[in-house]
Amino acid sequence: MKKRTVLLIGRYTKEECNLSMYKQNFFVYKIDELMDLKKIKKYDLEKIDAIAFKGHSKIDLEIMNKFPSLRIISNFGVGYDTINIDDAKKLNILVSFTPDILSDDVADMALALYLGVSRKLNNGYEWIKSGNWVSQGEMPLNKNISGSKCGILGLGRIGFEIAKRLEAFKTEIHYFSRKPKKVSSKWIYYNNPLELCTNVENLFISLKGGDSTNGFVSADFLRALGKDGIVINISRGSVIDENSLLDALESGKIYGAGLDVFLNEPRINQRFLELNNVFLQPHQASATKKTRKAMGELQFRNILNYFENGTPLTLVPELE
Ligand code: 8YV
Repeated sequence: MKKRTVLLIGRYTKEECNLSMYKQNFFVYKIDELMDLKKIKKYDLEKIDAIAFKGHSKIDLEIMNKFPSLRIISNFGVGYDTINIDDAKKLNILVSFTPDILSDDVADMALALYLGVSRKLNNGYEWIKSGNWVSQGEMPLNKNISGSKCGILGLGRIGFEIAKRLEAFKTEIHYFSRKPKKVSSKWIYYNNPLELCTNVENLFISLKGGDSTNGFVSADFLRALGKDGIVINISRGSVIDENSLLDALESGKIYGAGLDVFLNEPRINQRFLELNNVFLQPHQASATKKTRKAMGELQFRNILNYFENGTPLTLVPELE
């Protein structure tokens, strides 16, 4: 095999990227973020055959055109909403991703957020730390979740794992997806997401990001959940109309939100920081050592397999 050239983009931990494995197989360039592309000479950019990408900045035609030899973009993550697949198609560039291996961790995080916001775990810790427990006694009562009705928006790999976990909490499962899925007959299907929100108390969002779902969860959905409603989001900040969510949280129109993802990460809307009915995490649902290592290995193997056998192991579905 001709030795190919790979550009690694992103801030990888040692678990996520085995640099020596890349170097054994490829000529390697490495930058921390897309903005640093300007540090690489045009002559060198033209040699790059593959990009291993970790990040959430846009990769569109303008960027892809800088790499005349580029054949594959191997994404670190299941979400690839910032990579323009139509543009990649135009230039015959393949795009691969890392599905399945992170579903358990992301679903675990969804449940952690759910418990965190419903049982006010942040507030409980603060109650101890501030001395309120001593001076005021018990903290205010909070919301029970066992036996409640939950809606899952998007029953893909991760949505399915969330639903399975919710069953252990004696939950009645309702879900929205484009088509009914072959799942437990007890799970109730909706083809109308607003109707789903009208019939459940808590909403888990596991939709794909991107143009087709931008602002999908609107003020109407939040109103339909009502004042005891909880919103959990582990997908992308863009899928919620974030200002409407903040309004609903500030005015108590819903009970709370558990969020791992936001618009404009990591510089999130400061209004979130004033709330005491949220449980927030810095986009770390897949961030366990084991899972990130597996994601990094699959990202690498996608590139290797493409050059050895003509196809990556996990191509994005639009390009299959
Ligand atoms: C990212 C994610 O990979 O898989 C996804 O879609 O959002 C995460 O697991 C992670 O944030 C690194 O960019």
